[in-house]
Amino acid sequence: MALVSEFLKQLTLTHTGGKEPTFPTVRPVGDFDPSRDAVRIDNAIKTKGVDEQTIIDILTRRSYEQRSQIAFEYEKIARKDMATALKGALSGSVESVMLGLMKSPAQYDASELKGSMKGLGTDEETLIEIVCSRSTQELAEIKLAYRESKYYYLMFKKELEKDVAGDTSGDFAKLLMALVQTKREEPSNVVDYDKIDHDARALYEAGVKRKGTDVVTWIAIMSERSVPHLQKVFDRYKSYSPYDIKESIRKEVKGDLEKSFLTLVECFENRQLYFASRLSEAMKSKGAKEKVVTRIIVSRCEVDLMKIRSEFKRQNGKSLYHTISDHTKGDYQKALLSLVGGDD
Ligand SMILES: [Ca+2]
Repeated sequence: MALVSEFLKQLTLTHTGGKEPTFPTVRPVGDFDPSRDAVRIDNAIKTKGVDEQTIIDILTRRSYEQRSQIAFEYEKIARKDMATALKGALSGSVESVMLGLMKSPAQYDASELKGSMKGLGTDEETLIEIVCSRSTQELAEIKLAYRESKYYYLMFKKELEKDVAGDTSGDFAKLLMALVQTKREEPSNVVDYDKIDHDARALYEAGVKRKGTDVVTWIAIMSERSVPHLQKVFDRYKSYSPYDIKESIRKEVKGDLEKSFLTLVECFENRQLYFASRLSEAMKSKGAKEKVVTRIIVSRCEVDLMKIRSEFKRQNGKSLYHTISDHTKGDYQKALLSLVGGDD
């Protein structure tokens, strides 16, 4: 009986989505010995001039779980925190990559969000990228990490909602707040055609059909409906509106609100293609917007970077590996390429 109920539970999980399948480029290494790795890292840090290559080779080819075990062993040997030691030994962009890898994906996103709202001014671009592209489950984990985040010398015990509300305003704030509240419905295996039609018409009547825009209605639908449902809504939407949903967003709203709605729709359609576009945008001119490249590679390498790689190649005709080689250099480049995992 126990087996049967376990089987049914599994079946339900599969059907209602459960956890999304992953397409990582970084996987746990076999034949793993955390104390051997810890000794090698300790030696690399102590080497005159620092042996960056060894640090990169180890940390970019272990899973987060394994890196945590190495850090635990390291602390026993070196009697200090490994992230702090890495911070002292490394510098620049390669330091950001390595310190990012020492955090869990949720902790990393939480610290990036924290950084985007720190001090005067707000980095809306980062805020939009993270809040509008993460799944409900990822957002829920980020909220927990945000509350509990404690690293190095600083410790913040703050609520993500409070900080977002304090750093943004107007309809943009309303949208981000709605997303952070993670009220999105789970995907259902029953397709509700009436609801699809109702939502499609509601989006049209709240936007293109009327003078001005009823943003509250747009926010409710985009933040509360499941992704598969919304994909069908946007398809149905075309039978009401002369413009598709993206064109409608561009016509109806502006600025950060426009960018947020567009990011949401792009991620509902194809999240990995969205990240591929962000990467190619960040490496368009000479050099690279390193913060964006680092964030996407570090945050997605154990989630869906393999799929982002194929979308990137399909979109640009040139591989992500090749593009990173052309736009970065030194240890930073070595670290990124190792996380990307190979050429396509
Ligand atoms: Ca309108």
